[in-house]
Amino acid sequence: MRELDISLIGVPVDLGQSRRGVDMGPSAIRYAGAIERLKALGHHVTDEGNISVSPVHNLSCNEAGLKNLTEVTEATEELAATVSAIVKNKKFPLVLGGDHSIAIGTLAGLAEHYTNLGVIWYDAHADMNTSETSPSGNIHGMPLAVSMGLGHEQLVNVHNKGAKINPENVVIIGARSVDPGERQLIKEKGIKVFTMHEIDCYGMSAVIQQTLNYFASRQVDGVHLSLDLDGLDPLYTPGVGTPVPGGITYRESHLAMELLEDANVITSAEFVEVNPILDEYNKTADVAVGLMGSLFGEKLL
Ligand code: 6HN
Ligand code: MN
Ligand code: MN
Ligand code: MN
Repeated sequence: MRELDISLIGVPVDLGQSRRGVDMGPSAIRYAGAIERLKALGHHVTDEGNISVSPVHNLSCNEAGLKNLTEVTEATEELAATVSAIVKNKKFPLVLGGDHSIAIGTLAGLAEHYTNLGVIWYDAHADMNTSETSPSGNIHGMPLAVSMGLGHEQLVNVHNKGAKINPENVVIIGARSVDPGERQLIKEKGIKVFTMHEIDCYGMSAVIQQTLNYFASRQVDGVHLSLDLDGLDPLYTPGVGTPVPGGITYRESHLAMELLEDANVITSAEFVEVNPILDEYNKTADVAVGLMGSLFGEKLL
């Protein structure tokens, strides 16, 4: 098992979507024992506290149809600088959301240190809408497109100008709710996607193996795991703002984390969309912390 220097950052952002409460995600995940769990595995853990986030919501859309664009830009700028400093100090960034819009900042910070970063997007959604294709104006449905350089230029230019990741280095796992514009972009950009269909057909073990082979063939210089708790079935993670039935199971998710840990490839991670207000007794944060346990080396025996 790896002994890591983990820096934990909370990002209490609920501005990328319309349901309040996901800004309490970092507290819920800390309360569920994330730090103790990781320390018990022998890692060194530093809690870097939370990114400062505007409490103001401008839910009326701007002229491009985006909600809270200024506030999301500010929060992701600060997150990018923080993540970049953590990687510079040779520590492992572990980001706690917050809604998925925060990935814009995480990836912008990481991009400064990797030239060919691989990204696993574990999610019911593709999060590849642009201002033009978004059905909601919610920025949490856009971060993967933004990080590829597509979408509102203010978001695309967070921290540094332009694209932060290569579409050919992205693997989406768990997709089952994809909008028409996203479907088109997935085809156009040749994104590798394991939908629920592939997970059902081949099993999670084969899906992760194929993901690892793909990254090896792409010669990536790091792998970021962006895990949206709505990737799992809402039976296991009910505390999310955009639940989609027919999702990945608890066991499949633990298996995925264990296989990634065995392969020793993950260089940064974020756990997003935990909303304690919508949850049942912090169940979703508990699952998030359990998955962190598996990702960071917990073994049954
Ligand atoms: N998430 N595709 C929908 C939208 O509004 O763009 C839902 C996005 C959900 C985003 O869960 O991170
Ligand atoms: Mn708020
Ligand atoms: Mn997402
Ligand atoms: Mn999602």
